[in-house]
Amino acid sequence: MKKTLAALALSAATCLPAAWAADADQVQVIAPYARAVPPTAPASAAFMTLRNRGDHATALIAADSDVAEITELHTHAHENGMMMMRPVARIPVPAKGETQLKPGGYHIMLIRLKHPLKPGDKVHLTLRFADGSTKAVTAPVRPINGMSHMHHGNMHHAH
Ligand SMILES: [Cu+2]
Repeated sequence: MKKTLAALALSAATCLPAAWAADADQVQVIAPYARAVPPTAPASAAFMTLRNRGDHATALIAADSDVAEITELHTHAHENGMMMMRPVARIPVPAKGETQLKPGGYHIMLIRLKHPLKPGDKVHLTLRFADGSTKAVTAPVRPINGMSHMHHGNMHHAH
């Protein structure tokens, strides 16, 4: 019993310097996935829910992936009556709250794919948060039908 207590005290002591928790440790990544695309597609996107368990707000400020030459943070916004994608510098995640990255909203854009993304593939992402801490995420590739419909609609409107 005494030994157990001593061990507990020791592990608590070694944890002390981490009393200030990194954003990457406070943010839980829920159900990440990447969109399957045909071999001719130059780009795809990854989605997930970012849940912040901490009591200070943070933001996703950058992402990297092993499947694309360029990885950007994007959102969708109405511009001149059209739904357009545009890059954002950060995707905010409120304290004790969550932000959804989903088709039609915030997403991680995977540009200039090195190979096609087929269902069953895995995309390895590195997320960087406001304090500079990083988190590695593995996102399985899934087909998404709704998003391609929306993009078709965009194209018709754009021409
Ligand atoms: Cu995009």
